[in-house]
Amino acid sequence: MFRDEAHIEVVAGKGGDGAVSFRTEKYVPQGGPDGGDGGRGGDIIFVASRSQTSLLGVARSPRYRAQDGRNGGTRKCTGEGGDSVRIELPVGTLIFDRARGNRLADLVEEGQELVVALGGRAGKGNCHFANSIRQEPRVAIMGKEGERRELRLELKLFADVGLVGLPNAGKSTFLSVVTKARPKVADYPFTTLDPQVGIASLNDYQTLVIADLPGLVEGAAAGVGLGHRFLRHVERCRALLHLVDCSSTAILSPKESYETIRKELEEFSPVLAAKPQVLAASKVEGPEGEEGARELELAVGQPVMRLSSHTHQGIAEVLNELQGIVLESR
Ligand SMILES: Nc1nc2c(ncn2[C@@H]2O[C@H](COP(=O)(O)OP(=O)(O)OP(=O)(O)O)[C@@H](O)[C@H]2O)c(=O)[nH]1
Ligand SMILES: [Mg+2]
Repeated sequence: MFRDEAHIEVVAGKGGDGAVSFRTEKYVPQGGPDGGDGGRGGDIIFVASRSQTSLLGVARSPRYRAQDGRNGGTRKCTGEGGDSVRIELPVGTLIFDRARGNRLADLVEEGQELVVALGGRAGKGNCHFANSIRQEPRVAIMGKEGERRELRLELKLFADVGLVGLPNAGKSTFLSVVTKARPKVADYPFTTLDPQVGIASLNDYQTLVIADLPGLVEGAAAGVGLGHRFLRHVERCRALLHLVDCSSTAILSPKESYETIRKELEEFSPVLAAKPQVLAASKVEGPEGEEGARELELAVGQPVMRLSSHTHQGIAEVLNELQGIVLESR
């Protein structure tokens, strides 16, 4: 299951009240005020994490409350602060205020944190209010309520590379070969219904975050198939890998297949169409595949890369090419 939208309510903790109390000691009949301050209420904090890939979790439990601060005590004891609640969200989550409709933040980087609801300020104990006139103050300040917010979360995947192509082009198979992700693969169109993200390790310290998306069909930009809902995820990828099935079992000819996808990308948004992309002939194994790849080259008027996720031929070259583009755009 995948969710790219969720409505949630967050309530930060209330600040603890300040205490009213007076020192009581033997032989000191009139002890001064010693009521301590309360503790601050806990915050609600969003944390962007690559380990989260969907808003399903928060959509299922949409209410969060942080702990209240404790009240102040006698002998100037300060109440303990309330525990904050940290909520992990996928990188690429946009946060909107539901009431005002404005965007509050965009979680774009791993580890990025945002305090979305601030814990209430702590109240002050009566120990602060003594003066020469008022030596026995019976006043203390109450803690403030924590912030409460109704939010709308929207996920737009923030991957380095978005996989595009017709249904059955071999996108999920490619993802499963280059990353640890295990998307469903099958020989029928629309196997992938939900975007999936995988991380390809290129060498010791470099990685590429790759998003596998449902196949696009003619009319996707206008809402046909599953495409439209998912094209917005491609919008924020740095580069596209466009796979064209060049085997003899392909649904369309390489030329038609290529043109269909280009048209949909252009119709959806010029920004998308202008993204740097790598075009690769997929399922190129025997002479048939090679023939298909040549047909594709002829259609686009330039050389195209070839790959097979079954024999792994051409995979490293394609990843290299993608890495070059992504590094340039960072
Ligand atoms: N011969 C060959 N078959 C492949 C290759 N890659 C994928 N396939 C097959 O092509 C079919 C479709 O593969 P998927 O990876 O599910 O294709 P997809 O593009 O993710 O399809 P959708 O999710 O429906 O858009 C499966 O039967 C795969 O086994 C390849 O490199 N060579
Ligand atoms: Mg798939």
